[in-house]
Amino acid sequence: MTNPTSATDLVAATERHLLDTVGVEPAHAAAPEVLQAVSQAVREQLSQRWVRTQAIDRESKARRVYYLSMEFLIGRTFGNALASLGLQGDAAAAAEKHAKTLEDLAAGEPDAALGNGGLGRLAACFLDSMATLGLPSFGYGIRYEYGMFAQSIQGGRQVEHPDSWLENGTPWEFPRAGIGYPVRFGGWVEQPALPGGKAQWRPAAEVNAKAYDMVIPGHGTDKVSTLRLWKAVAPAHIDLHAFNSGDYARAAEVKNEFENISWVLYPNDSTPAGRELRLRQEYFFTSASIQDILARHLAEHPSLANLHEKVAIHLNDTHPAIGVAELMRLLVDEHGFVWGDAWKVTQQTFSYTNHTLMPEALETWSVDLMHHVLPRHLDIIFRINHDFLEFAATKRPNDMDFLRRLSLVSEGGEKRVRMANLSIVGSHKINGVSKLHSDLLVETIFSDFAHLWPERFTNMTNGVTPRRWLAQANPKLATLLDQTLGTAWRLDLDELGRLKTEGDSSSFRIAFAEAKQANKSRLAAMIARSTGLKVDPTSLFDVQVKRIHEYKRQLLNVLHVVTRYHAILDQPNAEWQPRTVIFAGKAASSYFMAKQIIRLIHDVGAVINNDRRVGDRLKVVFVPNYGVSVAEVIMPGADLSEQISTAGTEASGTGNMKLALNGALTIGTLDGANIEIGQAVGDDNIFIFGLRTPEVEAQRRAGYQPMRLYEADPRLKAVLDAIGSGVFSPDERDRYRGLIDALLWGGDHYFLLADYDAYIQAQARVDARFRDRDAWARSAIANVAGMGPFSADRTIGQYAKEIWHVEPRP
Ligand code: 26V
Repeated sequence: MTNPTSATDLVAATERHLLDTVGVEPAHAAAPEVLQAVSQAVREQLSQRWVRTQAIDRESKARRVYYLSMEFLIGRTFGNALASLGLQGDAAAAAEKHAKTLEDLAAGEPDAALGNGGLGRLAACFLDSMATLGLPSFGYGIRYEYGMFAQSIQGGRQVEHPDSWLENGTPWEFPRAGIGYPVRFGGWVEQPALPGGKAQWRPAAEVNAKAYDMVIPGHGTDKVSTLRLWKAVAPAHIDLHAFNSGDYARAAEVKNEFENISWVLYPNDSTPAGRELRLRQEYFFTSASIQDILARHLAEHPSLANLHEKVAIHLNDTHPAIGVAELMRLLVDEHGFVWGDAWKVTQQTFSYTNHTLMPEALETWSVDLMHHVLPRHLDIIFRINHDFLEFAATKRPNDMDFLRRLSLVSEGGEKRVRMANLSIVGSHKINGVSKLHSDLLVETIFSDFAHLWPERFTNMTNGVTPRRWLAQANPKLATLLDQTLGTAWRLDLDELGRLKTEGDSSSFRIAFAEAKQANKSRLAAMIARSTGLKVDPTSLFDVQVKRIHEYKRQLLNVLHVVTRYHAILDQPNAEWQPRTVIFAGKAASSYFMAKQIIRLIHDVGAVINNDRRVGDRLKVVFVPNYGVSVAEVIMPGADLSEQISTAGTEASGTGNMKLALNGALTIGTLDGANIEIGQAVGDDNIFIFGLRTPEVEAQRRAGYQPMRLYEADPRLKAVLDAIGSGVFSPDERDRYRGLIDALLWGGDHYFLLADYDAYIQAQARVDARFRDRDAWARSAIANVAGMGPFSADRTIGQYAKEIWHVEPRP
């Protein structure tokens, strides 16, 4: 077996793979072929690590954690695998032999974009930390054939394109031919003839879940974690039937009805897609994962009675919540458990993270649909609900409203199953993703549950992996940190705290500023490539990158841009700090307002960028196709991080952490993790503005009147009038009437007007600080220095200790 351990070995393995695996003459290999061959050589080492790790866990019968998530936003694997295996130098030598650089090769890898945004990227950061901390762990999800859509901009408008990331295959997956499970749907339930008898589910259809593994290497360890993704495959008899009947077209159609389950990621966030296919996806991957977990357990233990002692299953939001009913079904219907014992095991096994407070984003499924797709599970949910409400009634006798709010099934109108309620009842721990968010969960949407079980609710503030978001994305700063602090920060981000005193060293400040400048030039080059716009890399890079959503208030940012535009025209001779305002993000394909915001950014940019009176003092750019790889270029090049959601709406944010880690200063509201970031970096090194959560609530209750603010502030009036009357859309003057009316007449749901003045003032403070380059550098360094707590290693260490009770391998 080849086991490349030196540069010559990796070079040799690459040459061998060019010939044997890729099938090209090595002397004529192009970059994509060299990438393929080096990746194959690296894959061999991952494979060996995987086999060794599994053997250790099997022999020690390790307690394991299973992270169930509909989404994993992995991005590229090549650079990350090289770094974790310590093969960067060797791979560079292998590339060099073909007159290529590692950057040339890496750029050819498509992102694995199996997620929408924050929730999916968090899952990917968590895998990296679980592997690095040496936790016996698996991620489980869906092997979508098509990931997050690719975004292009045509005439200022978002256009969506399918993301066929598997078109040329991927070297990073290991199809597990022997591992598959049947997942059944529909049909009916035969109720037991006698009380205490067994119900029998008679499903109408069955699909196979086939396992594909991605090996997640740890850093500074030879242990790995596994991401097991399921592909839906029609059962063999479908093919056989097609073969015998000769009606191939019809047979293909039937086959597709099975296999479409794993075709495409739902490109939505925050608004539930009440579609049957989505429910099938959720059940498909959850059932396959739990069957796999039980099979692994039974290979090491005589029965499932001790499952909860050996297995922790985590629900990443409610998307896998049907797993609570599925584990009950498997234990009771297939493994002979009595109900009460099964419930104890189930409830001790699961834990659940909530990622959003937005009521419209809480998943519910109509009872009718669930009856049609998962009739046995619906029965089980009714029984869980019955037992639960009986218990709850003992706590507050005669309080019917209390019970109605707690119920797993909402009544009044169409009956619906509330997946968050199912997750809470079925879990021993429930957490939010920042201090504020976890407090708000207990005070608002889950307050009734918190009264019943205060001990179940806890906080796990999010974190990000410093390997991808600093070491890999920002080699310039990483090198400087290595020289200043040594290399230990990669595995212990608290080491960055030692930078605090470096802010006082002028040579360090200069080196730090040089790294930032180089990263801004790299970003400017990327902007030129992707938009054709030339921006000044010495201007202030003001960055807002995230999904486009009304609550995130990209529109408030635009209001500032137009305010500044007006002010420049008004006072052309004032000293204006040149700024480049950079946006990136995707809008859900069906979200009209979000798409309008993208178009407005382009329309405003077209006017301002071409107004000779403005010159270089203000530019507006929209970087298309935001995703992990685009973020890896944007984060290091940012000066200012826009985190301006309405207080109480952004559960945590993780882009805020990535930007601060790369030395950007935050302008933000007291929302999500911004609050904790502010505490970590110090009030002087962050620009906080706007209403706090309770103030927003108070104004809502008192009757918020945005029109008053419009009437009272001539600047604001001028901005809204300009947008609303078509100054930026002269070819269609009413284009943004709806957007403006939603603010003035539609109640301004996210309080843009209420925070406008405070935001403009905060932006003026930003300009003043930036003009003092030394002061800015000190603040930027203080931001990096304060980011220790926002490592995903800290977060995962906390989950492992306080929720999962899993320990690192010795
Ligand atoms: C909902 C739905 C509804 C059905 C269609 C597909 C889909 C996909 C995702 C979601 C929920 C999205 C929730 C989410 O991404 N929350 C974000 O989670 C981050 C990690 O905890 C956090 O930093 C962000 O603040 C939060 O918005």
